[in-house]
Amino acid sequence: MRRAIAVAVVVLVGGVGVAARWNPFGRGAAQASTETVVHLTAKKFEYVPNEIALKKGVPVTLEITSLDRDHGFKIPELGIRADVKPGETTRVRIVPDRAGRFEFRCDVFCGSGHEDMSGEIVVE
Ligand SMILES: [Cu+2]
Repeated sequence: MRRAIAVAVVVLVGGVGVAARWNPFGRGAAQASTETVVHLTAKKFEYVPNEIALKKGVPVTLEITSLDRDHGFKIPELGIRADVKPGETTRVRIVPDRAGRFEFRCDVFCGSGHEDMSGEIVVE
């Protein structure tokens, strides 16, 4: 029984994922979803915006695009990491489970200012 429930959850989550990606009406339909989307751009050597305010318990999807080259996106304290490549949109879903300030940073070496390429997620 427990296994059946686990499978059902996987199917449900997978189904939602497919539905979110399958979008015959373009951008507008995607934004009709109730979940908040925060757009983030990465370029040498900054993220814009470099501070993102979130509310505890409210899920958001970050849509990250690179304006120049390969970058990374890592939030060590939340166990999140992703690649950010030019011409692609990287989606990172966050459900903040505690208040605080969480640093995110680039973890793909991108040049002389790479060490300073960071920002903060502020959860209230
Ligand atoms: Cu970098």
